[in-house]
Amino acid sequence: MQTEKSLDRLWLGGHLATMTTGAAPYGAIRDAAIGVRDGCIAWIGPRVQLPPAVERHAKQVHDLQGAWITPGLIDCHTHVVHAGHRAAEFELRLLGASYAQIAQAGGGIVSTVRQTREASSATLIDTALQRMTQWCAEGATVIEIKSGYGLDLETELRMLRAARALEERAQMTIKTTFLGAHALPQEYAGRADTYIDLVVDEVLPAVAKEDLADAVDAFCEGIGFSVAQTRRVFQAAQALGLPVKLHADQLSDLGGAALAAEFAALSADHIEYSNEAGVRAMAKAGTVAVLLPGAFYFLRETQHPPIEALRKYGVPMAIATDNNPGSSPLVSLLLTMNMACTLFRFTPEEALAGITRHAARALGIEHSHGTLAIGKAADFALWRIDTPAQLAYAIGANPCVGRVRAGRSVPRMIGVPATF
Ligand code: DI6
Ligand code: FE
Repeated sequence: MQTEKSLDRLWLGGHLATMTTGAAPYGAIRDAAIGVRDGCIAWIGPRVQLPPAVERHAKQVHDLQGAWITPGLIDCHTHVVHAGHRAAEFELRLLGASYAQIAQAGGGIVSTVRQTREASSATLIDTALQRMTQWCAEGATVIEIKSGYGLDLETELRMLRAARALEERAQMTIKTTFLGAHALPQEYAGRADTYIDLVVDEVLPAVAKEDLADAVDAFCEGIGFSVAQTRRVFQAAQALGLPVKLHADQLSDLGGAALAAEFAALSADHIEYSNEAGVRAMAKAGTVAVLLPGAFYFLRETQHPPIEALRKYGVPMAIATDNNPGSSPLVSLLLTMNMACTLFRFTPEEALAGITRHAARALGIEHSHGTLAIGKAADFALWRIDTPAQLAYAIGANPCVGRVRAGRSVPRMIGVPATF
């Protein structure tokens, strides 16, 4: 008994990749029906089991014509709000310049910080929105957005407010993350501990007071912040009741995975250099691994994340774009899936779970998002494909034909009305 009141919308004549576990691969239901009421999934199952009365009373019925429905895609790690780009730096690197030479010439992360501080809030919103058209075109309904290119009180707050403003403009659910401990701003050169004082004593409390962040992140790395400094940020976040996540062990093994687990982090991200003990600790703490093949690819890294250990200990593996101007100017979740398969040897099913079920968990929204099931948000992507493996297989193709958020069809091109 799934429904008594009439459905707002019902889709028939297609297939579902529910991404729930324990059933067929992809949680697939062929020749299925899915119905929504009040923004949530109210009926789901094989078409033959749909009571005729339910179909008759549905306010709208859509014929999928053989299309597939997956959960709306979720990008659980981005820095999509930032000003400018670093294409010139990319060009210089290909002409032989080193990272240090580029940094000395005023490039690198500090150039993005400079441009972000100078940009108006309207520019931050507009440029992010332009990039986010690609996520919408590929059926994404949830995106996480980090601060971390302001590195001062005013600009960190402006970045997070801009991220929140994008929810309405892009018709996507936005989860914001405060990443004040992303890099050391130039004016604090040689005084990293003093900068962490600013982050924990002033910026984070102001962020929390305005309720601007859903989580707190840090870049724990030789070129970022130490374990001790990261711990201070995490303690401050916990005192404010905010969950944490971590840029961990991307370029070296600082024990970031274990540190994240110690604080029951939602996720430990990158983790190329994490050791087995760290993976075990993540499994015990329920911390999700967020793997970022775009950064691995763009930086031409060679150290693979410990995929076998993650599988062995049953750590959920999410994947994400890490969209940022320095290490991953990647705007496609579909390409991220392909990269996870080709570079990290994910199966196509693991890749799709990585941007649905596990991505939801990395954001702490697994109760409402990430799978197609009764009571969950009616967030869907609709695809003109024969089998879900095509989503990871194709390189640069986009078979998305529809995007549904909370039961309503929403645009795939920002500013252009939904047609399907
Ligand atoms: N890890 C990275 O690779 C980037 N940030 C981070 O935490 C680099 C960001 C940039 O270069 O702008
Ligand atoms: Fe990142």
